[in-house]
Amino acid sequence: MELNSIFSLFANAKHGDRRSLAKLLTKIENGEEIDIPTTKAAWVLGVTGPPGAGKSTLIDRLASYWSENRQRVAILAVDPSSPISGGALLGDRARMVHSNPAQVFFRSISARGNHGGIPNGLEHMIQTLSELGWDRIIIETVGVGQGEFAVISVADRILLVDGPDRGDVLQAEKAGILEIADLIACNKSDLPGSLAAMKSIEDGLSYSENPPAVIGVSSLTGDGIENLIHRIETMEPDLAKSTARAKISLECSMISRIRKSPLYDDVVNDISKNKITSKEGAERLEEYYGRL
Ligand SMILES: Nc1nc2c(ncn2[C@@H]2O[C@H](COP(=O)(O)OP(=O)(O)OP(=O)(O)O)[C@@H](O)[C@H]2O)c(=O)[nH]1
Ligand SMILES: [Mg+2]
Repeated sequence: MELNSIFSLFANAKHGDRRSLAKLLTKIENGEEIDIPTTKAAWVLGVTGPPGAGKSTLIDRLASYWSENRQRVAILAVDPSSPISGGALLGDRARMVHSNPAQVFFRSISARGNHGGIPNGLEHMIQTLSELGWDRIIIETVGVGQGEFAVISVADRILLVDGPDRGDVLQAEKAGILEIADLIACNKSDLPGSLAAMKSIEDGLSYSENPPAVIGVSSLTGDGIENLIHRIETMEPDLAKSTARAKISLECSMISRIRKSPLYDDVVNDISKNKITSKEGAERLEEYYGRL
């Protein structure tokens, strides 16, 4: 049997071999279809928020709590700018100080070249990790724009992290993140100004129809973390939010598919030269996909 066959990688990964797991995920990321059983629904938490809000520090706290409670935690950090994947973002590794490494797996994934959609194979990776016995899968992504949405819309629980020195929640509102976020962690509650930040976030949510709960935490001191975990674990599925997430992931997948089309550049060119209307351009692409 070939050593690196999908079958043997899967079997070894199931027995805890991290190198096999990493190789398996690389194959998936490179577009290989692997036929894995689907016996259970993955448990996935998406964590997003502006740069430096404390997402990685907070994730370390969550991972540490779950790993102490005999849960195995896989963290997928989606880096929108890095062309390198498979390795680890040094900073993020360095922040994993509380978690028990035996129970935690970390992997960074490049979002480059995915044409604004969901990174290659992300959903497949999640399912594989779940089948291999990773009980908690956390996706970290930076930012509060449309692109980050596409990434975390594959999660069924979404946590937005903000803090006193940031206050980007209004930008998140504009981008529509609040519609899909289940919870907002207002991090760095140990810093002065944190109460004012909570208030400004809550004020920003006052017009929202289905506002997420805002919870003050300090990932540095651990304050409020158990409360946050309790909220994450007891979260009721919210149909409106899961519908909003499904729409985003579908639309992003469509956009990415369109951009990958071999006709894309020609159609854009023809529209820009007024040779065809954008409606005709869309029809041309549709026709192309209809023939596939
Ligand atoms: N005072 C204080 N500092 C914190 C807290 N949480 C994180 N930090 C600090 O904030 C900085 C950024 O933390 P990260 O966890 O790297 O933030 P991030 O959101 O993952 O950052 P990116 O991945 O670069 O977007 C670090 O210096 C942390 O030590 C907190 O609760 N209180
Ligand atoms: Mg980070």
